[in-house]
Amino acid sequence: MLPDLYPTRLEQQMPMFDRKDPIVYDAGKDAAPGPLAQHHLERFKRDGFLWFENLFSQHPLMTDLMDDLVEMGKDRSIVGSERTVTDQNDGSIRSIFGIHELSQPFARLTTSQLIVDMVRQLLGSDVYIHQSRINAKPGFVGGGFNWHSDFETWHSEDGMPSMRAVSASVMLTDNNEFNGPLMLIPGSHKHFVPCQGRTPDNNWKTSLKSQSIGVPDQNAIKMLAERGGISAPKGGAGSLLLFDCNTLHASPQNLSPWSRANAFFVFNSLGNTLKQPYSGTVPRPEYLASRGSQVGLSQASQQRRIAI
Ligand code: 6CS
Ligand code: FE
Repeated sequence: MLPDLYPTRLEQQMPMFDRKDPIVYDAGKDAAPGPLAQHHLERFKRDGFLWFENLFSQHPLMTDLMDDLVEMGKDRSIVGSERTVTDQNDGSIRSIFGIHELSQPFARLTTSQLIVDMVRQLLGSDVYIHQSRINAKPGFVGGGFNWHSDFETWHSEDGMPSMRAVSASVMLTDNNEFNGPLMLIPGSHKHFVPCQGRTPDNNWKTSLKSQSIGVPDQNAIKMLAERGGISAPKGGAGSLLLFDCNTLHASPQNLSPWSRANAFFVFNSLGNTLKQPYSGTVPRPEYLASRGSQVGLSQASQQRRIAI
């Protein structure tokens, strides 16, 4: 087994240390130029995320996405499935995982020419979908998410070796300062913050409702936030956020009357496919961490690519 470059989930608290992987990967001299300009690449290296406000807001697919989300919320086979996480307080839908396998409009987003080309440019390789989900926050009751690094979980519980994955989040509703927008700490992706505490078996059965294991030490969060600040991108439905797998993020509960829903697609490099979970736990279900269909998007879907 490859050495564990990012030991975490130990009994004792370990200090943070510098990232050991590139942030933007070199695709090689023969690689086709991607849609991101040099200033995008520099900003992604600096901040760990890129925000494209209202990029797809006028695209007809946005209506299809929201219509499908409403239909899925009525579909008992989806609402009752284990890939759907409900809120621990009021039972409303908090997340639906593997959304691209349930919905054609969402599947179309995973083969978006623009998004896939952006991500391939950042990761310097072909990519596949590691995970997809909807995170929903109904008005007044939508729950929050503690500070965390997605990579810390995907490394520990899914066996993702290195930091070579990017999440693409398409806002399905307006994200404003009141309805629980995602908050990110610019620059936090440059450090790995080990989390204290062994991973319980089947941790995902509770962590997706409320994460207590894999939450970084508050001193580390405070130090990184004082260094880089906190950014909460705001914009209309159709805005696009690309963020590095290791950028610390969180989101508050939604006390506003306006619901907030975002779709997430996690693109992993074909050079970073999953090994055995580094925390020694049993691999999580396929809809949380894809192990089977690791066929590059640019190979498998070239002909199916859509111009969004
Ligand atoms: O465990 C996971 O894969 C999920 N948990 C969080 C808090 N963010 C990423 C992902 O959806
Ligand atoms: Fe997350």
